[in-house]
Amino acid sequence: MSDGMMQGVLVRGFGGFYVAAAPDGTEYTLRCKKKFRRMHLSPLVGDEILFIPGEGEEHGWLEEILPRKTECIRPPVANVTLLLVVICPSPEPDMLLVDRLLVRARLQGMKTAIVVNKCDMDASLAEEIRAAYAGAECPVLAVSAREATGLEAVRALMQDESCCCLTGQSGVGKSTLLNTLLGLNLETGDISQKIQRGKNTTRHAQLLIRDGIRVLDTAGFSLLELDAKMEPESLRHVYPEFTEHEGCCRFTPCLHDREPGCAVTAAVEAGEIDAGRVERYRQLLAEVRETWKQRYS
Ligand SMILES: Nc1nc2c(ncn2[C@@H]2O[C@H](COP(=O)(O)OP(=O)(O)OP(=O)(O)O)[C@@H](O)[C@H]2O)c(=O)[nH]1
Ligand SMILES: [Mg+2]
Ligand SMILES: [Zn+2]
Repeated sequence: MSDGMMQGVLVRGFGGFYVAAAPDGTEYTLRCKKKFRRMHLSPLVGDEILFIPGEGEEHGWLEEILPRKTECIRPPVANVTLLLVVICPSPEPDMLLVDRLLVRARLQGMKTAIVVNKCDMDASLAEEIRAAYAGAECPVLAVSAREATGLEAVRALMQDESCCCLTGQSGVGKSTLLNTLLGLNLETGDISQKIQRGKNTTRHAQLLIRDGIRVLDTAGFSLLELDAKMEPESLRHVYPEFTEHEGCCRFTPCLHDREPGCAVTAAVEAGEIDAGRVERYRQLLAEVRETWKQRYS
C-alpha cells in the first residue's frame, strides 16, 4: 500500500460525500476520485475501499474499490453475504417481492432468511411462511421487535456472517428491529393507517457495526425487476424445492411451467411443494422469458 493509504468499509454516503470506517471504528469523510465516473463505477455502502484520509477538517479521497463479493441494485449495497428479507402482518406481505429478492440473492450465492416481524400482532403469519418455505433452504424467523422476542435466533444467524442486510417493504420494522437488537437509535416511522403502508422513513442504506456484527439498514421499496440478462433456464436452479425433482419430468429440460408430465406439478398436487411458491415461480418465469425475448431489440 502506498504512503498514507488506509483500508476501510463504506458505511454511508451523503450529498456526494462518503463515510468510511477504519478497522478501529474511526470514521473518515471522503470524496470520490473522478476516475470512477469514467469507469462507470459507483461506490456502494458495504464496499471495501482504500482511501487517503484528509488533514484536519479536510475531506479525504476514496482511491480504490476492492473487488466485490456480491452487489445488489435494490437495495444498492455491496458485499452482503446474508440477506434477511423482513415481512410482517401489516403492511401486508408481498410474497412475489420476497421471491424476487430471494432469486436475486441466490443467483449471487448469498445466503437468505425471512424474518417475520410484528408477531405480537399475529403469530399465524410466521407459521404459514415457515410451511411454505420449508424446502426453500431459507430459514424463517418469527420475531417481535416491539416486544423483543425471537431476537436471539436473528443475532445467532448474523454473528456468523461477514455482512448482513435487512431489506423489504417500507414499514415492516427493519430499523425498529436493529434498534432493539443492537441498542441503536435509528429513525423509525408510523405506517399510514389509511393505506397500511410505510412512509419510507429510512432514505439511504447505512452500515452499522456493533458487537462484531456488520448489518445494513436499507430503505424499504416495493418494486424490483429481475436481471434483464437472465436466461429462463437458470431461474429454476435457484429454487431448492425443485432439486430432487430435476430429471424426473417427461421432457428434458423441463422448465416446470405447464409441460405435461412435470414432476414439480405432481409434487405440488401431492402437497410436497408449496403451490404459492410455484405459482410465483411461473409468474417470474414468464417475465424472464419476455425480457429474454427482447434482449437484442
Ligand atoms: N406491533 C409492532 N409494531 C412494530 C414492530 N416493529 C416495528 N413496528 C412498527 O412498525 C412501524 C415501522 O417501523 P420501521 O422500523 O420504521 O420500519 P422500516 O422497515 O424501517 O421502514 P422504512 O425505513 O420506511 O423502510 C413503526 O411504527 C414501528 O413502531 C413490532 O414488532 N410490532
Ligand atoms: Mg427504516
Ligand atoms: Zn417439470
